Amino acid sequence: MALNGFIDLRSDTLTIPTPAMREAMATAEVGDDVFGEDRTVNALQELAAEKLGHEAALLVSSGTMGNLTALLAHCGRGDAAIVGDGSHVYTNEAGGLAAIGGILPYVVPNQPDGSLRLEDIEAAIRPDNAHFAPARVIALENTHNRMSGAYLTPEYTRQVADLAHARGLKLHIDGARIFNAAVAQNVDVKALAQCADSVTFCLSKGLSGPVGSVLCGSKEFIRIAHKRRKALGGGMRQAGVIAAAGIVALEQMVERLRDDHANARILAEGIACVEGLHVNLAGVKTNMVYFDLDPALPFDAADLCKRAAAERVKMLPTGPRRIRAVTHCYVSRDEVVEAAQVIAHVTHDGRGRAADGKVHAY
Ligand code: TLP
Repeated sequence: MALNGFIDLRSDTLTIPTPAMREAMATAEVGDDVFGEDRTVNALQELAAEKLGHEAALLVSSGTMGNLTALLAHCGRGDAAIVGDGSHVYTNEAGGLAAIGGILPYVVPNQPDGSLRLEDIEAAIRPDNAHFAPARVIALENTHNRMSGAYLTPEYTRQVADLAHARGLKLHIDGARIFNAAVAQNVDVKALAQCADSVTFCLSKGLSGPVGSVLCGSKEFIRIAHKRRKALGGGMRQAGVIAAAGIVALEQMVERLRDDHANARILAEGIACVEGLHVNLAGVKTNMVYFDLDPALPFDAADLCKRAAAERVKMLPTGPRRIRAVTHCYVSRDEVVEAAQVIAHVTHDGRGRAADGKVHAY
């Protein structure tokens, strides 16, 4: 199960195509997608639209391109988008919305459950006045990466959609991991996606596809998004090769996400037992575990990750004293148990002795 010999928990983006995907890719029927003639791309787009309860869909190269394409389709230059302060689109997409779209982010605090408070959204919608950039879209993220993979519920999503529509705005969902959100709540993904005006989801995260995301919306929205994607250089020609893997991802890899969630819990419970490491167990809802190093530990997150990597376990430092571990289909139950043991070992080793060999009390 290991990836290149490692228990690699840095991200679910590290997953590689499954044997079934490679087989589908090798035999995929392809054509020029810029001419709309790649049957495998068309089949993936139809399947994705149908699953999410939208009229149409568009294959894009990445989650980042999906979000940017959507925002460019919803907004013109000088318009605003309401985004969470911890959202991927605001914090981790190289400022594309501003740099490429000329879109002003109106930033609202993300709550620990990944939501934006309705009153905060309301307050961010400025009155129609020559001074203000008009907000055109609200962007939610489900699951929420920085908020420990927390999921948004169908009820909450509907409330935001209703608020957006009552105020003449659109709702976009960065659903990079929306299938994790659906599986974790035992709901049809439509219940989380259908009420939005646009939704992206990633094939290349927990679903294990090699490349690609899909943007869903109405036929008219996708017609405009298609032009924006072209402007971004996203016309991918014989993209059926990757779409073929995407179809396998949607057909075979969704239900098993439950295993990743169960493994994340086992990992979190193991980490919670390690003195000096703090994890909010109640916050572990899907496939992500974030944990913090006690200030008294005489090393930081990057050091701890280095020590763990030397013992075959890779994790991502996401702050000076914060670490993220993500489960996926290339990490088994036994391997998360092993990972928790390694984390305990490298933490305890450092507790008495720092890398310089000196004894530190904490
Ligand atoms: N997230 C990556 C990193 O960029 C942090 C990861 O390892 O988790 N939306 C969300 C919520 C995401 O987590 C990501 C990727 C994206 C969008 C962007 O997707 P890609 O990487 O395909 O552009």
